[in-house]
Amino acid sequence: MKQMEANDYKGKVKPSWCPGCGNHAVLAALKKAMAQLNYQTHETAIVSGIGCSSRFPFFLSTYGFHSIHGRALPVAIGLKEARPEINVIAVGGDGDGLSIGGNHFIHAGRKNPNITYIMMDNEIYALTKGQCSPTSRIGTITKCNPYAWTADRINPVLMALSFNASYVARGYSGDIKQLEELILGGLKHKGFAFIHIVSPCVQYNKVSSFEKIKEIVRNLPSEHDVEDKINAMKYAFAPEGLYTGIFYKVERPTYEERYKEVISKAKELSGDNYTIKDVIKQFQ
Ligand SMILES: Cc1ncc(C[n+]2csc(CCOP(=O)(O)OP(=O)(O)O)c2C)c(N)n1
Ligand SMILES: [Mg+2]
Repeated sequence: MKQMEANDYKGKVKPSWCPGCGNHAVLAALKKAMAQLNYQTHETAIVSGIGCSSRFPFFLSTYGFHSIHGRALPVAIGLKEARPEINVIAVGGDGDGLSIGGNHFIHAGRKNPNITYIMMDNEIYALTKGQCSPTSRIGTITKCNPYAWTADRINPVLMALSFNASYVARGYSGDIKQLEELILGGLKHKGFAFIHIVSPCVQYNKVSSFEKIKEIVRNLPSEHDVEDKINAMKYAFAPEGLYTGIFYKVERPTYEERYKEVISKAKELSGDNYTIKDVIKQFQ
């Protein structure tokens, strides 16, 4: 088996993101993390929704699926169920994962499939040229909200903790080294690993620029106990700054494991030769 290096994951398509976009850092960090685990390209699939951030699969040499808006998670979970030996990574933006795909995010966390989900949060819909998203700040002005945006923000880390995601981390595109560690932790984790990455948009979001995010970013204290969910929630909610690091990490049975149990139980009760035809017969 070839020992992979970060450059081996370079796709045929050159990243089309704007110069200075935070997503370049996420791509670089993911490549490094995959190389550390020696992920082979034919055994790895990146699944995305729609958005600038969701263009990710084009820029990698692994398998990829650029699906439809908000649907990266169900596609990724389905793939993992069908081919559990494949490393499955879902990626997308704040609009993709919190607006149209918000429901899938909740239910993915509850089920705990053994996949990693990277959300690149630029607090805006960038691909469609800058409308407000569920993480836009009150007062944000866009062409659609020429006076001000008025809705409160969703806190994706708090949200993931509330529905029991088993690995919850936050990074920031201005710190590639930390991103690599957080992604590596997510890839190694057995279960649903959610990595929220604050990834500024240089074109459409002047409110949350690199400079402004840099001022509020701070590392979680080293003594933070990653199994202490209440404390994790306090840090996620902290008004004094934007904490980065691993908020929460616990082991619990994965969707695949639970599903396997159900299958063997069904076989035990119905016999090995019980087929879908036998099920249909019951209703004829
Ligand atoms: C069903 C559907 N609704 C709306 C759209 C239009 N649309 C494309 S991308 C997008 C939002 C992208 O925002 P985000 O997921 O945050 O990605 P970003 O471009 O900011 O990385 C929207 C609303 C679509 N493609 N499909
Ligand atoms: Mg966005």
